[in-house]
Amino acid sequence: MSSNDVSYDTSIPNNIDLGADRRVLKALEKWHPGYLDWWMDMGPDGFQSSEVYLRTAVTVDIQGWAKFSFVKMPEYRWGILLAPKEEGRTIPCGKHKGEPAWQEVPGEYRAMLRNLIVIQGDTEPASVEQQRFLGKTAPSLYDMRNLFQVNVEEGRHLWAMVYLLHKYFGRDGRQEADDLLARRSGDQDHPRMLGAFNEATPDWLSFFMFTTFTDRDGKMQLEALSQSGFDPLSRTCRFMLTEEAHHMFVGETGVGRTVQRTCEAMNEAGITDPYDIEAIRKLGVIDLPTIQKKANIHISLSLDLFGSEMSTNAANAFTSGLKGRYKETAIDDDHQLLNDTYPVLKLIDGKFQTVDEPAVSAINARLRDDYVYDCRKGLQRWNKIIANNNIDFTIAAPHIAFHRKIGEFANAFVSPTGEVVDEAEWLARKDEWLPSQEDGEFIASLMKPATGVGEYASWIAPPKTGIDNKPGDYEYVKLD
Ligand code: BYC
Repeated sequence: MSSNDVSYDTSIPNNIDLGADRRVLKALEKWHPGYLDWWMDMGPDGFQSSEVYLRTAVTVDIQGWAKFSFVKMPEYRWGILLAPKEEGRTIPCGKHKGEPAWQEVPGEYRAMLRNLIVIQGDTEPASVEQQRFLGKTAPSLYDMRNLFQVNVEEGRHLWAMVYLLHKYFGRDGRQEADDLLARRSGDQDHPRMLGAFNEATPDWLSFFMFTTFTDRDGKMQLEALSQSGFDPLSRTCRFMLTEEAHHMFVGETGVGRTVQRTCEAMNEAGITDPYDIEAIRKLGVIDLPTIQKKANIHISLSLDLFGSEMSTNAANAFTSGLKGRYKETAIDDDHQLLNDTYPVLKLIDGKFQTVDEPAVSAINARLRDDYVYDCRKGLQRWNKIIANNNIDFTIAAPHIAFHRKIGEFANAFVSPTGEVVDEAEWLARKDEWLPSQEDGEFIASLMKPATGVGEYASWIAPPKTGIDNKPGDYEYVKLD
């Protein structure tokens, strides 16, 4: 067995020889029942005894790391998996650049490091809570299985952060790990930490948008944390990224299949105007302008997850070597940013201006810009589907100042195309830009479960290929 292989000998699968670390194994075993209680209370509602065709990691090698089998979700083997250790790895950025990566927590940065781990950890269960009722309206067994795969893996990502808290942060780490099970998405008194994770995920189009755009924020943040000088965090995040790729695939192809079905239905009915919303909705599909509004809300909420463009917290995390930039080691500069500047878009006296700011203070702005660039690929794929169906419509990312609550553009009134407007106009046109109550009700009216083997709801096209080379009409979930 190589050190990349996952041991299933202890109650907690792992590739870190947990069996030899009795203290941490015991602490995690103590945390485990609380986790299972949380999963039963807040995990997928109504499907805990169904058999689901899920992948489980058997090695952390990039090739062939997962095995598929039918599992009841509460029996899923959540484990602790770290990417292989890179011998001789050094801290890639900040004032300790070039020093050996830390294998233990650097004392002077303990609080900051713990905070980063707790924030990352908090998002994972939050998304499971947000998606808890979606199984009941799944548009197919294929989609239901993908939802549950995402959910169990977000649960595993919580385990990943909880392991770091238990192993490296002693008593306060254990307390934080318990608190991660106590907060609840959207709860008035004990909400999750970041804005987007307290929003509802009311329907499947929201789920697909969330996994496209918010999981992509997850990817960017995990990429930045995988550059950490604290090696256990880096290795943990590197393996999480392997799983994250599938979540974005679920989102992007989910929206793509929704777009595809809308276009097909329009063509079958001879409707060429994508704004003929009433007629299109009568076909039982979601019109493209409403899909655009859904993209607007999810992209703007996800942009808020990058924090303020100019951030002392982010500068400190970078300078201390706890969090790098996207693809830090591939960037051609001194990795310390002592004299560099970065162009940051600002709204000054009602006009957008790009201002050169100290690069070290603009770390969040840079990561957000990298994110915006990364989002383009998905949008292009959707637009290709629309173009292939000869329909004149483009789904576009909204302007980065649109509908923001955090940072430079918080509470500014800006349209999706970047016009600065006044509050009255913003309020008057809000329903053109963001899903209205009526849009929500229409989408909700389509959310009827399609649970026959090979059955797909009216509003979504079947996938081109199934999961694990199985066909689209495979019985991915065996309902009770
Ligand atoms: N909502 O200097 P600032 C994922 C707080 S998603 C509420 O502007 P900073 C996933 C901030 O905490 C990735 N509060 O920002 C996806 C700070 O509070 P304190 C999750 C916010 O600290 C799908 C204050 O405002 N991972 O994995 O530079 C499914 C001023 O902060 C928000 C991470 O985010 C907000 N949106 O950056 C499942 C990585 N934004 O300290 C999972 C870890 C900021 O004054 N976190 N605040 O009390 C970080 O790197 C950073 O903490 C942040 C914020 C990027 C979040």
